[in-house]
Amino acid sequence: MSTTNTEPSSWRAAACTVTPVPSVHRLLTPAEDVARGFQGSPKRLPPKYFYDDHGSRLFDRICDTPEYYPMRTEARLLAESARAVMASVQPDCILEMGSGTSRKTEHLLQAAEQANAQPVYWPFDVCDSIMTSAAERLCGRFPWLTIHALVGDYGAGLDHLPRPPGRCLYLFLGGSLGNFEPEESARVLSEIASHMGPDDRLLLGVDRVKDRSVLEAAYDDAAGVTAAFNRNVLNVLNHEVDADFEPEAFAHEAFFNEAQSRIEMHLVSRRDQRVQVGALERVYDFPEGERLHTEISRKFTPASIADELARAGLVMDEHYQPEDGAFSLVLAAPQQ
Ligand code: AVJ
Repeated sequence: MSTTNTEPSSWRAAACTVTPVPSVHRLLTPAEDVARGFQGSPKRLPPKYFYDDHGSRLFDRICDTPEYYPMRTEARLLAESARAVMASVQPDCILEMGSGTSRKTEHLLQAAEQANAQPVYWPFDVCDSIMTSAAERLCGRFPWLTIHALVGDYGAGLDHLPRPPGRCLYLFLGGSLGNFEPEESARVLSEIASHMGPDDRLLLGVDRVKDRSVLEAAYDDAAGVTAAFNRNVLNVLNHEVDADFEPEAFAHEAFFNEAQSRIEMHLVSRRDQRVQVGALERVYDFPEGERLHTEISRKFTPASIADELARAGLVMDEHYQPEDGAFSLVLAAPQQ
């Protein structure tokens, strides 16, 4: 007779450790980000300010709109290719950059389970509360799973990121690489590459260039969820830097910039207005029509993906894509 292993889930939660990862570079404070971003023309903001609690919920709702295809396309692609990825890499551990709720990761863990493998999961994210509740859910679904949660910001350098033992599958999903300018994404990818051993692999998810109308609709859904997500960044600023933005006094705009192959989101001032930023003890004028550039989301081709990888010292091993080429999952290896 076999012994049953049915420890209560509260015990299983102890199989999850949480480790802070110190930043290498000092991150700018919100006031510094605003002072710097508002100096330029157009005024700009780093995209991380979208994701307060409300913004993260709005992003989840964006993923439920019929227009926003990237999330569900990537999830479907991952479900379809998980077995192949796990068979090809056979990882001892899975280290995920920006793991969030780890929803898509379940496909890989399920494929591991079906192959009788038990990789250790190392989620890495800025938000420890979302990571901890994701860990509880995962431990419930996969009783064999050990989780080493890492709390930190992958944008702040990876020098202090622990190196998990054995062969490691790095995950960088969700198309978030596209939110970085080419110089920044090259830096982030290079840092991941230099963290990797020769047998390690990176699974990268990026969105693809396609029909302008499809791209633009994805960032300007009919129900206005993306518009609310974009304007919410002004509520975040009101809170973070003691500003007095009126979100409704700005219009949401999203368009495909073909020359730079990226969606741009802007907030456009609807009238002449002046905004106070308490933390900087200064005011900023937003004449009617003036823009605040809030996000870029780069769209790739197979050639530009290969290029992006090459600049970081990585080569494409496998390429998983749907028939219409709407999204790419690439498995990349360090250049030998
Ligand atoms: C989560 C960063 C991949 O760029 O498509 C969705 C964020 N912005 N709608 C993206 C987003 C507007 C999203 N990423």
